[in-house]
Amino acid sequence: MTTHGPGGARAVARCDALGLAPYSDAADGLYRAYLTPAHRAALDRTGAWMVEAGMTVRLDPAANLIGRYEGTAEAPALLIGSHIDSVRDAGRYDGPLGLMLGIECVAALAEQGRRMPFPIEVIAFGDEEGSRFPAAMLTSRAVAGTLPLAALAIADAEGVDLGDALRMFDASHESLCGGSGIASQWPLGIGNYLAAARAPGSTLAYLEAHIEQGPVLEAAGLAVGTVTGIAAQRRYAVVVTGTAGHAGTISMPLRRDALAAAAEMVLAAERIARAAASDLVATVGRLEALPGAANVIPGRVAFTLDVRAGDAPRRDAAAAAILAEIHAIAARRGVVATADRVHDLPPSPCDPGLMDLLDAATQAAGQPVRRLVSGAGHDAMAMASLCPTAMLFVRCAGGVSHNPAEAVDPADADIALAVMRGFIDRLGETLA
Ligand code: HGY
Ligand code: MN
Ligand code: MN
Repeated sequence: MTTHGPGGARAVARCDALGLAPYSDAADGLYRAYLTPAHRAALDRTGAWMVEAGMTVRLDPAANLIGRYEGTAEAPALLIGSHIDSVRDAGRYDGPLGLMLGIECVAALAEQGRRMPFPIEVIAFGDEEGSRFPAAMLTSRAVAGTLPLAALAIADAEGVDLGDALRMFDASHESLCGGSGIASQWPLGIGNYLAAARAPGSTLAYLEAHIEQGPVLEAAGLAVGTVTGIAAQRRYAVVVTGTAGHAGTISMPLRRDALAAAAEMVLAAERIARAAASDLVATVGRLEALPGAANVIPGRVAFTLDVRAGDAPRRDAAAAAILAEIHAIAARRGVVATADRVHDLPPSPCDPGLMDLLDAATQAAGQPVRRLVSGAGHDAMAMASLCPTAMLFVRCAGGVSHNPAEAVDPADADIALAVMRGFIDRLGETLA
């Protein structure tokens, strides 16, 4: 039987506390993007919770916040993490719940005066969602050592490049916190960014708890599940260029309407993914038409295309079919379409031995064992290049996520905490 303590409820309450200004960049609702004032404020608050739990705290060169709890020996660390950034109009638990549960794991050990035979580090990754820059998982890829230097040559929609964003974030330490918050030990900038990489062999394992963001656990009446792996994902930035013109004077056959072409492209992506009748999914989640006026034929449209599947060959074949269709539609309509690949991650299996440890800890917490696959992406995908990874899913109401209605039962968070603590104990036993 599980005994419920205050840890799960506190983790949920802390996610809730980060759901509003100053921890959101939006006036109403939650939007916390990488290297913004809200990111800075959330890191300072989370850093204070880490210190309270008994950790020493630092920022790495990619602006990841890391709390460290020493072990009984100098040994590769167990990393427990998730992301602090969010999508636009986000829920409060996608990302922060895994962080807050990691902090609770350490707080429980510290309260008992216990140390493991390995250090534990809790890491708040800064850019999992790719909400600001045309890339995703920048900071976990930097830690895993898989981020190429060329990937840093990016700018946000306002034209602020990553280097300037890092410098402004660094400067905001003084302006927003008066120096009282967590400062980086290095000047943040492109030059230092890749120094966030950890040496191969330096990390024992990576554990991430995350809301399921889907309906499987709820339908099965289960609080938690062991993730077996994460689907392959790829994103494109598509630009369609036609000719802007007067909406009243240019007859229909003479138009090169970028938005009408893009609309056909969106439907083609949906049709191709539906025809697969599998776990293959394709999404156009953002579309912007310019110049954006009721009386002007759109001359330029930019949209995102996100394609995922359990394995890379099927994802790649679907992406190629969608791109071919995009170009065919463009040619037929006399517009030009370009598609830049901005994100590409292979499927990421979780470590079988660590899955067994999670299953055993789940059983010991009095919960039925369930394994499930993740269609959503996670920093664990990037971390799998560095070390063995494990993920624990936590039931969320209605499977709803990327939506302000996201909800987690504190009792489920407490079960997740018990499982994570059991996992840490068992990991210690395997090293004894
Ligand atoms: O897009 C994803 O799968 C994740 O939520 N970032
Ligand atoms: Mn997430
Ligand atoms: Mn997300």
